[in-house]
Amino acid sequence: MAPHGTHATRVAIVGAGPAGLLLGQLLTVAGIDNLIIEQRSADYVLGRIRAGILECTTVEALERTGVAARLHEEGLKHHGIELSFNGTRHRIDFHALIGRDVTVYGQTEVTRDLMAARQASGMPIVYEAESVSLHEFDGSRPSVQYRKDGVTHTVQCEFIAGCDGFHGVSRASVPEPSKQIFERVYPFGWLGVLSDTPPVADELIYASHPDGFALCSMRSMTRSRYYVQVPSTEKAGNWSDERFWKTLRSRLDPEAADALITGPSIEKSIAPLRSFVCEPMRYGRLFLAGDAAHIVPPTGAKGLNLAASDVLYLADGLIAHYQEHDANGLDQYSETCLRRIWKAERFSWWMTSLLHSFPDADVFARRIQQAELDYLVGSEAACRSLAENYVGLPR
Ligand code: RFL
Ligand code: PHB
Repeated sequence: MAPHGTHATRVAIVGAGPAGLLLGQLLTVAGIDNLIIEQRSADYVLGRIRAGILECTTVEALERTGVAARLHEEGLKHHGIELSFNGTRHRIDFHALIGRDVTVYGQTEVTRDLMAARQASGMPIVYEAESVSLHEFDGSRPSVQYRKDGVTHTVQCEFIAGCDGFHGVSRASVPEPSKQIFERVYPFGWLGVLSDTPPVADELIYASHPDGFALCSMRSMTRSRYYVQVPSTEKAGNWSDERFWKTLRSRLDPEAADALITGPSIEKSIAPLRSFVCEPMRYGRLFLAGDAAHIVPPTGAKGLNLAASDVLYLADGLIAHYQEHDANGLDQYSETCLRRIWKAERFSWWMTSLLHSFPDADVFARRIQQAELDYLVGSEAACRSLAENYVGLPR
């Protein structure tokens, strides 16, 4: 007979990205047994360079799970952002407008801190799990199967949390007629470069230029993260460092272009831009969370933050279920999450439309975009609206 392992847990979590790891930690702190199953290695997960901006709610979630010490030491508090267009920069001061800030702390570091907490807790996490599959989540005895080192394992559980990102197996396991997809694919992507050079400015610069969008971000005072808009057909291999820096510089205002310090790239990749929502987010005993259920274009810096807010709702629902026999949180999970998600989808779509160069835009559309930028920087009400969305709407 082929070797077969069986395991039992309350919540099987598929995926060890920020959503899966944070959910695991929230449940562990509440004393709820859980097991995380990840198809990649820990090093591979840590090697993915992604988000950089944390909303207050995300910081609070990390505090609640006791993994915010390094974030408080090394994270950079940003009180605003700058918008650059027509050769000039305009600052949007979040702190003055709404009294709140964001924190610059890389997703890689959040993941590293959560992985360390997982290890310290002694709770199980399986890396390099192959052929992960979900079973009977529409009944009362769901399970997750995977293969590891030639052995097939079955995890019997009470709930499955599908935290396996956009290309994961969880959403794909839901039969077509039960789910509804809302999607917009943009005809461009972001080419991102990470470099050990000091950031060009103290705050992030979002630059709109007729040739395309550019973003100057950072990970620390010695490490920068820059992006330029490229057609979705572009390949990162076509971009030498020299070509990247020249393109970036050409899209910035003269002051930033002069101040830009360049250096060798330590990572270079292209991310496609997409808006995507799958409804509902619950199918019997399967709950989707994070990128498994929705994608936003990165312009609003919302993806990781939405993943964190989903799992906060899910953890609270599961805690109420186990500790108070109250099913309300789980019953309301999809509706509660989707209300917040659609607002973040709207904001991310709007920031994308405002700042990018659309290949099919006619002259009328370009004038409207210019007018919107001009209105935004001249109106305190419009700046406040951007600020409250960017720092994160209340949960
Ligand atoms: P992840 O991070 O994709 O993790 C999913 C995990 O599931 C694993 N997996 C499986 N495991 C088991 N079985 C399977 N069949 C599996 N299939 C997949 C994967 O290996 C992976 O480890 O999803 P999660 O946890 O929902 O987290 C979402 C965030 O990663 C994402 O939303 C953000 O990175 C988006 N994002 C940003 N978000 C922000 O809040 N602020 C930002 O500034 C920001 N900037 C960005 C971004 C995303 C970017 N890219 C590359 C898409 C900038 C970029 C360039
Ligand atoms: C990043 O630093 O990677 C970053 C920051 C802001 C965004 C998107 C990405 O809007």
